[in-house]
Amino acid sequence: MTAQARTFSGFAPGPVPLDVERVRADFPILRQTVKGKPLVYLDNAATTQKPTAVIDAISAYYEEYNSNVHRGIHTLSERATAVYESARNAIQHFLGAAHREEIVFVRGTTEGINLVAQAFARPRLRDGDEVLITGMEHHSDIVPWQLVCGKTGARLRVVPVLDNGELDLERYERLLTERTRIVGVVHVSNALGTVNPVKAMIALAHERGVPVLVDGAQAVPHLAVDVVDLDADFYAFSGHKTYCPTGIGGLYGKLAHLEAMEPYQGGGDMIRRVTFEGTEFAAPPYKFEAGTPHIEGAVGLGAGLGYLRALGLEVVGAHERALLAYATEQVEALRGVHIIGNAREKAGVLSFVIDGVHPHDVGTILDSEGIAVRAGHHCAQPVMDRFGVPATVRASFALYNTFSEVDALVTGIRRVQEVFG
Ligand code: C6P
Repeated sequence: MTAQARTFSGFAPGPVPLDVERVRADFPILRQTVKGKPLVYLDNAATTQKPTAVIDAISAYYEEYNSNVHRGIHTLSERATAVYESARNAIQHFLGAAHREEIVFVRGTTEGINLVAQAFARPRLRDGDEVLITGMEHHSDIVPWQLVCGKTGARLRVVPVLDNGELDLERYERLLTERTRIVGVVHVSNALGTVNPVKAMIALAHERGVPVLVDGAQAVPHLAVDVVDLDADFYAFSGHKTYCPTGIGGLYGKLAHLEAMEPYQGGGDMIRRVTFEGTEFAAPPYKFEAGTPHIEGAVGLGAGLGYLRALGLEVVGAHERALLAYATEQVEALRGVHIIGNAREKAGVLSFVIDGVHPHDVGTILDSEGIAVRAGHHCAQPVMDRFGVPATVRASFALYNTFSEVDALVTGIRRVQEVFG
């Protein structure tokens, strides 16, 4: 059944321009059955499936022009370099960055944040300084800061999360002090789905001269992001959550910051000249890209971002918002099921717990129905502690999910409740 055909209280979906059936045909993996049931893939916040555009681009790279980049003067290497560098342009346009030199290829969000923590923050932090993060960060935006705080004597401060899953913005403002040296904030929470008002948070930090890193891992698949409009100092994302390959992602950094930073790692391809006396580094972004890069990943990333851009993130986002609203209404109506995270602005994620059933058991029973969700702490243990649960069940949506799949999830939850009496 399509969204247009449905009516349900409190939510009028209106016309949904995304042709989901056509889009699903682009994702071969979705055609399979699991445990004898059609696969319902609702673990997209962990990783998204890949369209043929990405799979074919990677195959073509290996079949036609596999070669190292920036090194060869032969035809294959020139072609590989051109496609690799065009993926950088694709990220630049995807994030709205002003300069392609502001885009560093990284393995993913985790590496992007570690790069900023080690190469930007660490040399600037002193005993008594503060790093300000929020209570809904993924471990990737906690542990790197703890590591640099441990080395420098700086202190980690944390913006509390309100009961509805939004940040306490009054506390945020008060926690921004003359000791704050950097803010790290997640754009969309992977555990709660909360969309944080990062533009306003960045403006407040900048009023005090504090730079801001945004963890965009769960935002870029769902929202049109413009780093210039946000005025973010750094913005990190992972390709694999955006229909692109694993092991590749992007870090945006304002050019002035990247120019002022020392390299994170040393090796080939990040230098101008090396002698035993010393090394002159290449300009950004290359000085942060030591060694042979993940070329096939970049090739796939360029293709995947092109695919997403052709669909249009506004269109994709509208479909996903409709799915999330419908799922929220259906799940909320179930007795004994509690949604964790009820922020006014959410994207992509529905986290919940069921009375008397451990989330892992929920995940196992849903899997027996062909439904893939994540059950656990979602690498956000402080969020679980905040809400007093060891874990949640998380259904997370992508552009190829349908309203019928939400119905299958709801039927699956009812089945779990039957099994557990
Ligand atoms: N969250 C999830 O199931 P990497 O592993 O580097 O691609 O992304 C890390 C990361 C950082 N920030 C946020 C908000 C994230 O959601 C993630 C990855 C996955 O929620 C795997 S733990």
